[in-house]
Amino acid sequence: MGQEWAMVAGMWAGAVAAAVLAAGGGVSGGGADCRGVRAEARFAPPTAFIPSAAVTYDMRLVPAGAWIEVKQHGDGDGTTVSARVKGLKPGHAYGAHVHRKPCGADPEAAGGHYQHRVDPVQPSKNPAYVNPRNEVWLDFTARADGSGSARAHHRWGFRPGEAASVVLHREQGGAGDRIACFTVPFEPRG
Ligand SMILES: [Cu+2]
Repeated sequence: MGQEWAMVAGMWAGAVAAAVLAAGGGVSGGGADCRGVRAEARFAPPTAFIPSAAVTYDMRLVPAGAWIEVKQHGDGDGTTVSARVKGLKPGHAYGAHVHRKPCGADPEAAGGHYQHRVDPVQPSKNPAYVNPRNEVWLDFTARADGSGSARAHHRWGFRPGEAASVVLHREQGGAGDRIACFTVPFEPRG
């Protein structure tokens, strides 16, 4: 029985608690293009028996069991992406961006940043392209209780199949070591 319980606990920690809500239209009157994506999960190491959509590569800064939620909301004026986290290291300044590919066991699996205007030189390091106006940055500093949040609004939306994850970085800004990744089913918007 003890064995069984340990198994259940392990599954809980690694479970893909992802809830994806896709609300299509339904708003009358305004003619607004209203839809949304919401996904949440608890981080687990890539070696977890039950893989999670949220993978941690640094258990000190992103412990297993820490929680993340990402929402995307599109309207007539563009797209808003927001993130909330719980269980991170209080006071630490995390970097975060939307990346192009889903997460994998290898932190590099998520590819580069989603860019509205794509830098012809990849991997992109040019500040004319690597900036929070041309990319979706969700940097935040964890509060005393380990929670954090960020949001970014742009007057553009994602191209189909080119935005697939949110990567957490050790430091803020446009680069830095990748310490965790959450695969998110972002929606394209024309
Ligand atoms: Cu990044």
